[in-house]
Amino acid sequence: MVRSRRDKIRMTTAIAHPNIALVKYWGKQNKTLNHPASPSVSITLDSLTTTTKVATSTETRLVLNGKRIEDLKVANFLDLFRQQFGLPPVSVETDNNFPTGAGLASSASGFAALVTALSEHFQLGLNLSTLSEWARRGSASSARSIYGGFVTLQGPDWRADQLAKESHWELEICIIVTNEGPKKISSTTGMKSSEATSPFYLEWIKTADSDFEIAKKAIVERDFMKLSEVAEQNCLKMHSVIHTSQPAISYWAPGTVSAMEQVREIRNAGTPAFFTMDAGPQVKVIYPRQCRAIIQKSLEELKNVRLIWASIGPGAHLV
Ligand code: 2P0
Repeated sequence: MVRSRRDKIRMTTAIAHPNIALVKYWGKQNKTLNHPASPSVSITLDSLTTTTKVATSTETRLVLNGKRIEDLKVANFLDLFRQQFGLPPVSVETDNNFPTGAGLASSASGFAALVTALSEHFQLGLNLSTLSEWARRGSASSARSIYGGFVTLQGPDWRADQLAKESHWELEICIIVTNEGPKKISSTTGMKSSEATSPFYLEWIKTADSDFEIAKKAIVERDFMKLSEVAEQNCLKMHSVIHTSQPAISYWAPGTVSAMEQVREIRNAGTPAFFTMDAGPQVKVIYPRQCRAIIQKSLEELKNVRLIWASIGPGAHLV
């Protein structure tokens, strides 16, 4: 491939947002291609951003939030991507405006921003579906962050698709940050352990298709009650699988349980809201936009937490 001098000094910047799965992925059926064992559906968030700059370089260089890092997962991914397209080494600078590696899907936004920037930088012209394929190979949940709005990830090709645009349904999200620190067990490691040791893993996979279909229908029909029921139960099922891995794993903190209780109280008092948690201690509360004032008043009663507010946001894009 012939590259111009401009390529060498030019920097390309992309932004991507993390996504939250309402029916989740936990377990892989193909580790080489990073194919999930079950389908998932997510919402992309607007106010949380990963900004990634790539430039052609003499060696692979990774900088995360201003610090030079070594990251095997990203380095291996870059080797694979460069080999596929015959590309030179790249320098990658990434900044997250939210806690990294803390269960807020920074790897989802990270790989989505990275592939978007790489495709543009080297003028590869990859379409969204191909970008989603590459993002998934970096981190499966990342396939979904290529798209905005409500997004599905299912077989047989395991490329994400947009189920509905951001404007389809005015839902909002409050993230209750109970612990800013990075998680001790990565999702990849946790999943592997759950697959091999949790007595509930097969049951989890068996009910995944039905949860996925119910959630999709609830989103299309804007049925908040239905979505609330299936999403909350799906989250608790995933955490039951995680908790019953051997040795046992828990991504929760004491504040996680208090936050879940607060959401149940909000709901018992008549305001529609549900929670979900990922591989980290933060609790994400989803509610219809018109309920924001009540939700805010109630969640602000929680002690020792930080609240991050978001709406449903767009897919990965260039700056
Ligand atoms: C999800 N999570 O569907 C689930 C829910 C966390 C809990 O996908 O091994 O970082 O890189 O594919 O995508 C987090 O796992 O894992 C995740 P890999 P990933 O959002």
